[in-house]
Formats: sequence, C-alpha cells, structure tokens
Amino acid sequence: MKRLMSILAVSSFFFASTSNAAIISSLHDGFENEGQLSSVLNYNSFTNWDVTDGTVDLIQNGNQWGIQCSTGSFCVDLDGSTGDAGILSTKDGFSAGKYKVSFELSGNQRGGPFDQISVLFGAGSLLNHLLLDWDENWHTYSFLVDLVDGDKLSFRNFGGDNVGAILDNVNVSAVPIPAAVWLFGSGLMGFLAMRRKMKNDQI
Ligand SMILES: [Ca+2]
Ligand SMILES: [Ca+2]
Ligand SMILES: [Ca+2]
Repeated sequence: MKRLMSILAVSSFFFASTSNAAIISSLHDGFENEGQLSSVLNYNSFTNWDVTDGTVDLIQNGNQWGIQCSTGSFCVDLDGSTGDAGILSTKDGFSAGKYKVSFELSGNQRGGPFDQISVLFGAGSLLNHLLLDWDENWHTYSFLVDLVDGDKLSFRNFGGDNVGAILDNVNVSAVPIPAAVWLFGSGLMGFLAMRRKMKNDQI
C-alpha cells in the first residue's frame, strides 16, 4: 500500500511538472479575447500566443493608424514597435495528426516596402512564405499540414520597420479521418456481424 502511494505521488508529480506543456487539437483565435480596451504596442500577454525574438502589436480596429481588422475589434501587427519584428507562436502544441491551418492576412495598410511573412510549424519547418504589398487586401490562406505531437504554429514577419502585415482569425482544426477509413471500418463491422450470424445459425 505504501509502495502504491509513493508510485501515485511520483506519477502526480510527473503530471504536475509537465502540465504547462498542454497539447491541443484545435485553435480558433481572432484576438478578441485579450481583455484590452485599445491597441497595445509591443503586446506580449496573448491568451494563446507567445512572442519571442522581438515584438508584435495588438491593434484595435480603426485606431489612430487607420488599420482595419478583418473581423471584430482586434487584430495583430506582426511587426511591433521596437524595430525588431517578433515571432508569434502558439503557447500550446498540437496533438499528432493532419490539420487544416487557415488565417487571414492583409498588407500593413500604412505603406513602405512589401512584407515577407514565414508561416512555420514544428521546430521551424516552413509551411509557407508570403510576400504582401502594403495595400494587399484581406485574404484567407489555407494549408493542410501533418503535425507530430507537440508541434506549434508560428508567424514571423521579416523586416523591423515597425510596419508589419496584419493577422486575424487563425483557425487550426483536425481533418476528419478520410471516408475510406470509415468505409473500411463499416465493412469490418459488417464482416463481424456476418460472422456472428453464421455462428448463431450453427447453433
Ligand atoms: Ca479580430
Ligand atoms: Ca507596429
Ligand atoms: Ca514592414
């Protein structure tokens, strides 16, 4: 009994010590739940995101810079206000599987040279590299990606002129098991039912 208790204690310690590395299977974020009343430059308290290697800005729709979010009241300027665009990465990793990743990006809406944005997953694998002129309209980008356990999703705006592409409505959702697998599954169920019937008929 004592031994069991100590095993339980060790295992609960193990779970406690790893609980902050959550594994998720979907993410839907339009940056509307940050609890802010207006734009926050160099914002780094996102509900679902970490910012590393620089800064990004939380932008209020129609602020003093005239930036229009795609939907709702908030979006993100991927180049903050420190001359060093940061990397915006999901706090949690995703469970292994196939996912549809979609997000909306617009040009920086203020001017200057085009912005280069890398969309990364895992330990820095490139999902896509995008070039956006400053006046590029809002557009939804969608990709299918195979993730291994713990992979994160990141956005990186190259540059550092404090004027970055604008991000809104990030959606990551698991792609359902292909129909073929369901057909195989139902075929198997039918086979088992037939076997059961044959067995019953023998009695
Ligand atoms: Ca939004
Ligand atoms: Ca900025
Ligand atoms: Ca820029």
